Amino acid sequence: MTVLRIRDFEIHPAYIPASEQKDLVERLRACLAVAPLVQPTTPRGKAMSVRMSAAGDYGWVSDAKGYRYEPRHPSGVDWPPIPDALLKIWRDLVPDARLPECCLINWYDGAARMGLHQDKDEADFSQPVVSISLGDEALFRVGNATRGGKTESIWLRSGDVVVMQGAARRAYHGIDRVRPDSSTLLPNGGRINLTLRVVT
Ligand code: MD6
Ligand code: FE
Repeated sequence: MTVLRIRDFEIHPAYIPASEQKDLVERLRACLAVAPLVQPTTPRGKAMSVRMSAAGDYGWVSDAKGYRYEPRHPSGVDWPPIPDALLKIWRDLVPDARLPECCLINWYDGAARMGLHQDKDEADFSQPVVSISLGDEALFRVGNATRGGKTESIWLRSGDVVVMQGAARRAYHGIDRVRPDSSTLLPNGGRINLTLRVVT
């Protein structure tokens, strides 16, 4: 299989076959029936444009109390287990890593974006983050270990998987925009991004 590299980001185009993407969406629907998507607010009170949920031992939440990992959904229910198909992808791509403790589920509509940020609420940066794209295409921007400097962008398509480890684990990254109606995977359109992480 082809692997693309931008800087230290490892991109596996079309890693997940179309039929498996459909199965995965069904599994995710079952997760979201237990732990529904919520629209998070930043600690400063601004609504984020993505909707979020999670699976695993921890989910990442954001509200007036700040950004953090929590062992339960805001409703009080346990996060559902991480689907086996996702654990398999993790084992295949990062066999030396610890097992993921969180699968963050982010849903982007056509207007959603994610500003440049670092994923830095985890305790151990030696562990990778694996990011899976499903549904509409999205323009992924990658930067540097500190804010500022040159950035590069690449369109991520349904079934693409990005591995962030090494220098990429600390690099700024974000989603500039989603291209509406660029995929038929999700009946109502939009994009799902899954990020598998080791939290502790
Ligand atoms: C992406 N997502 O959507 C990359 N990080 O392709 C992220 O970098 C990300 O969606 C932290 C929280 C949610 C995310
Ligand atoms: Fe991120």
